[in-house]
Amino acid sequence: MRNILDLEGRLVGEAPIDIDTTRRLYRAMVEARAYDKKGTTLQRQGRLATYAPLLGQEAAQVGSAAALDPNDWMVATYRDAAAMWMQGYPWEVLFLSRSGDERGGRPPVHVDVLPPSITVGAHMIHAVGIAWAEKLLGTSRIAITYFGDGATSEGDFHEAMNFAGVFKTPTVFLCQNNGYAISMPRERQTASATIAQKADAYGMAGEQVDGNDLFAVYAATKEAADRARAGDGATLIEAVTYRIGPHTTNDDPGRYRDPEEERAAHDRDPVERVRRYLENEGAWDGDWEETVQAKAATTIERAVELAESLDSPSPADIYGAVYEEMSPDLRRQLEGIES
Ligand SMILES: Cc1ncc(C[n+]2csc(CCOP(=O)(O)OP(=O)(O)O)c2C)c(N)n1
Repeated sequence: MRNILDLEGRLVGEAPIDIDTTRRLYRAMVEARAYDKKGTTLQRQGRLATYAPLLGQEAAQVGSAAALDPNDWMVATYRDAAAMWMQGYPWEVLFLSRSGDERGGRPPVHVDVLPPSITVGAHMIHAVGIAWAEKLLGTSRIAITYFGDGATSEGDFHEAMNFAGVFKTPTVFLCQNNGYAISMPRERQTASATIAQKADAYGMAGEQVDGNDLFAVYAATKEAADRARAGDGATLIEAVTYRIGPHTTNDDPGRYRDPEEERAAHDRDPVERVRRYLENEGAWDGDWEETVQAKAATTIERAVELAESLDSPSPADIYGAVYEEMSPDLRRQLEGIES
């Protein structure tokens, strides 16, 4: 398993990015954590539908997204807000998507990030199709797709991996193995020793990395993206991380997880690891931390205000969001509601 930063924030390999970039990505992880905390709070207050926390997965998401070009495609899930935000999907639109508002599926037009997929696994096929299209068009754009360990048991995973392998599509498969698919532990999900090794069977590169190590995730994703752009095909990255929170705000992991396991996960906190690295390098102090935390809190509060300041969607907005042109059946339903 690739590892560059140890638990104490000491380098055990070569840092792939400089200190300024590391400080920027540290801020991004702090902001993602502020968003995540707010998501759970808003759900508890009845202001969001369900919320799927990403707590503990900040390095896997921020580190991988940071290795992309700004116009690369991203196709991700309900738990990947930090990665999507890194690629341009605004926090307020992410909040809207979690409140069941169709406008949460519409980022600004220049952002080539698909709306978060709730259907486990199906979106990987979209990422492969998009990447194939870019290859046929002769561009250098690639597509990254994020999914969990549970999604690798879906038939869609096989179809996406197989097609990507045969057609050498410029796709990066970023599996966040966070230990669980709701209550199903990784060991019950697949008899493979690792998820990364499944890449072998599809004739593509595969690698397991410490998903709580910002540097390892960044380096592996950068190599995979370069490989895809060079025409050398897809890569499967297994980022080994841990879902510190519940599956969603509707879940109680106390019913299926050992509290000791949860406690141990905090020692592997991905954000704290980078903070220690920066401190070791003389690039962190308490004053800066206060500024970073305050800025993150203000940004997230502003995003909530923006999301909640919109007028409620009309029935026409909801029905109109499904297809480019409304089907006769949907039109009839809408007319029924409006009459
Ligand atoms: C096709 C499909 N089957 C079942 C579900 C219900 N479901 C939602 S999340 C989830 C677990 C997914 O686990 P994993 O892929 O490991 O991702 P994680 O939630 O851990 O990020 C399931 C079974 C679904 N949304 N879609």
